[in-house]
Amino acid sequence: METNQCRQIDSRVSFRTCPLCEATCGLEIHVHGEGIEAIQGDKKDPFSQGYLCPKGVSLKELHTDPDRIRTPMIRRGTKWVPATWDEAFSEVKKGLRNLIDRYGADAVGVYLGNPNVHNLSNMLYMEGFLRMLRTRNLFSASSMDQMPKQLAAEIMFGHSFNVPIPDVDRTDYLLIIGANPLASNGSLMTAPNMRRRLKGIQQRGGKVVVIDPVHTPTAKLADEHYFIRPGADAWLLLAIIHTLFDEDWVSTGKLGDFINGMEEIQTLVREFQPEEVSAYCGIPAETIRLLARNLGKTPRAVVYGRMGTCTQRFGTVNSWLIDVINVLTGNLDREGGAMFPRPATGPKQSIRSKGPRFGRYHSRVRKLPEVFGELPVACMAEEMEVAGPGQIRGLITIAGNPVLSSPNGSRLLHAMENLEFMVSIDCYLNETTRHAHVLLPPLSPLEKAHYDLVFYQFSVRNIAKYSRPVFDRAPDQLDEWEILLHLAAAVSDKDWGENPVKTLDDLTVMKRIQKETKNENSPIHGRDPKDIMAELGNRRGPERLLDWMLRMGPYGEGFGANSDGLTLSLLENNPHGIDLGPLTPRLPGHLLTPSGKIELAPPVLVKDVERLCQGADSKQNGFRLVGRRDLRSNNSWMHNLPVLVKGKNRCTLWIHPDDANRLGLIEGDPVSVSSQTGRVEVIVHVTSDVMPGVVSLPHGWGHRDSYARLTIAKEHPGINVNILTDDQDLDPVSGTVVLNDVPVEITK
Ligand SMILES: Nc1nc2c(c(=O)[nH]1)N[C@H]1C(S)=C(S)[C@@H](COP(=O)(O)OP(=O)(O)OC[C@H]3O[C@@H](n4cnc5c(=O)[nH]c(N)nc54)[C@H](O)[C@@H]3O)O[C@H]1N2
Ligand SMILES: Nc1nc2c(c(=O)[nH]1)N[C@H]1C(S)=C(S)[C@@H](COP(=O)(O)OP(=O)(O)OC[C@H]3O[C@@H](n4cnc5c(=O)[nH]c(N)nc54)[C@H](O)[C@@H]3O)O[C@H]1N2
Ligand code: SF4
Ligand SMILES: [Mo]
Repeated sequence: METNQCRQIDSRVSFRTCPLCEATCGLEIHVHGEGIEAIQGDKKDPFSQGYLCPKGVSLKELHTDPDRIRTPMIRRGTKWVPATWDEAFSEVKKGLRNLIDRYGADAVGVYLGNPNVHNLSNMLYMEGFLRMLRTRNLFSASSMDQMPKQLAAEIMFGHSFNVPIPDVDRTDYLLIIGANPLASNGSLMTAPNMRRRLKGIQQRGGKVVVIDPVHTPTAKLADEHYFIRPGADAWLLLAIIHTLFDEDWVSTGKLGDFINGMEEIQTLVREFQPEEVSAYCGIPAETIRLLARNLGKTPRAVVYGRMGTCTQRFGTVNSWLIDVINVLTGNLDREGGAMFPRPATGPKQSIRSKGPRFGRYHSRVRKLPEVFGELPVACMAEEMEVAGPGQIRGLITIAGNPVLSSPNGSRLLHAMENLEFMVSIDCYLNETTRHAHVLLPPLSPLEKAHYDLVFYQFSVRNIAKYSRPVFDRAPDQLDEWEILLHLAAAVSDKDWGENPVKTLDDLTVMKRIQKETKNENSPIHGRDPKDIMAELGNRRGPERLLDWMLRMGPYGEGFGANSDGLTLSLLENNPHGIDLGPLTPRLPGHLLTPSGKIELAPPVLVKDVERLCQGADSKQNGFRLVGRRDLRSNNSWMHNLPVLVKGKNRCTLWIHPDDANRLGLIEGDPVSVSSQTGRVEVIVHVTSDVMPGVVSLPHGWGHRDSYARLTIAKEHPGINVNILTDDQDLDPVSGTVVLNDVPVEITK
């Protein structure tokens, strides 16, 4: 009886969005006291409708993982000493100011890892911190990932966030190139439960077609799958476009008047007959023509390309050509085609750009171009190694593990060891952060608020969902926005007073308000910024900024302009989230290029096709290595959770039976894999799921650093595939590294 009463008092259910991948699943978290009883899919979440994957469930183990760092720590030699926040920040200030005062801000490099984009605090406060630091040596995981896609969007449609998203729920023909959403749960296509959505296409009589050098789980579900030679997608895409013109399938529909470069495209593809191109990409000419015809004749069709098309030598060209096909078949901005979401956090108005933001400056050593204010990860190690003005001598890593995630990992590791000062914001003492001098821990995902600022921008439906923290944080813990504002104050040469966090937070909000009240098209034009600030009430930090963005966004309450509109309070009262409906056409208004048109044949990309032709080679020598994702991994950082690593070894080299026979290999044999940059030893898995001549390895493994505090991960170490990837091999347009199509040799 007594225990029962106790349960009633202590048990509760919390709803929140899973912050681990782009799918944004709703979770139902059963809490008993300070403990988690169960994590399930939230059936009332309008978007995910109860779906979740094993990683969502693993948040319980992540929350309670004894290795997860909860206190700031300072390293003395090889010993880590717990510190107070004051001690840690003072050490950080000393370390960073020392470098900035002696060598200037460029002496401090910054590396931002993937979880930043899943983090409300960091998405809202990073920019202010970086503006205060003003280093050119800014790097992120983007240049190992989606940069080509965002650069192509910036050039063609005027903004890096104007990435067309496949309208999977209404399309009747989905051509997936170089993506495996059944393992990754989708990327630049926020859509929980991809299995259900892909089956939905089939149930309405449509088709899913996959182009991939691996017969992936997604390919297995698809109606058709074609192997392609790694790195050869540009050939295929050019031949599809050739066929669209050749067989008269081009029909741009309502967008006809808003396209620049139609003739240039037609001229460009003239020589790329499928019959000529077939040998380069390994797909028969008749299949290429069939793909083009199906795209041309199906009223609602879309091409979607991801990781496999981005992280190769022609990443930007691929990303561009994919959307050229969507435009030429009339599927851009059309239901069931490739569409532009309208996220609740705005902006409300579409403002044209002054031109694509890239190549405005270059890296010091190799002269690689900047993209959107950052430099390619590929040059991070050399910028640390080569002496001279602008050399990186100190590093800040925030939510990143570049030692395992970035190319030529051994070189980076070595360069990092020679840094004068390093600080990391991270929840683990891992292969990267163990080199830091100061480690600053974020809250557990369950202790912080969440809103997917980034992923609703790339979502297949318009959704708004805010999650309150499930647990209160302890009084001695800081949220990451507070850490970032402390760092901002530390690197700044100004005195921000007794309470820098409050001062800088107020300033951040006030600046945004002032900008808006000066904007003639704004619903709050001419109003007193102080009144708007007062209307935002007692909220502080990310919540205040989020409330501001929601109110000013396209569905927003507009500070009185639209009383039924969105506010943060409204979202708080709808803990499962609010469905704002399917995507709706947004063009031509949302074309943000200086011309106000789609730039179909941008000179920089047209020219890059020459590079493709120069390197043309229909014969492939040796093996080509590609990447692989598994449902139970998340890049490098979740291998310390027992529920995700139990079972058989997943870090194996997949090889085709014909290749295995030729090399005298059988299942389970150890082999040595070597590349231009390094060598690893790994166990083979013989499978006809990979194409002959291609081998596949997952990334994020290689937990062999004895100084890392990763008890479980070290029991399942695997090998670091990025020992093999080359920091010199990249897509020169976007600076994105080649992680797929890496030449390797295999020996028994
Ligand atoms: N060979 C090969 N390499 C690849 C890839 C590939 O396919 N093949 N994929 C690439 C891609 S797409 C990406 S995005 C990158 C990822 O590269 P990274 O972002 O460098 O690597 P992650 O493994 O995601 O590391 C995330 C780090 O953030 C920490 N972390 C987790 N949550 C939080 C938090 O809330 N706050 C803070 N401060 N820290 C947190 C984790 O402990 C971990 O240290 O890897 C790239 N590398
Ligand atoms: N479970 C899990 N989910 C994740 C992650 C994770 O690590 N684990 N990481 C997250 C991150 S950071 C990202 S960026 C996304 C990525 O999500 P996806 O883009 O779906 O990435 P992958 O699963 O790596 O799929 C890439 C596919 O491209 C294929 N490929 C390789 N080379 C080529 C090529 O030259 N041409 C073609 N056509 N295909 C090629 C590979 O065989 C692979 O099947 O996943 C996210 N979701
Ligand atoms: S699919 Fe992604 S968002 Fe959904 S539960 Fe798994 S990790 Fe979380
Ligand atoms: Mo990524």
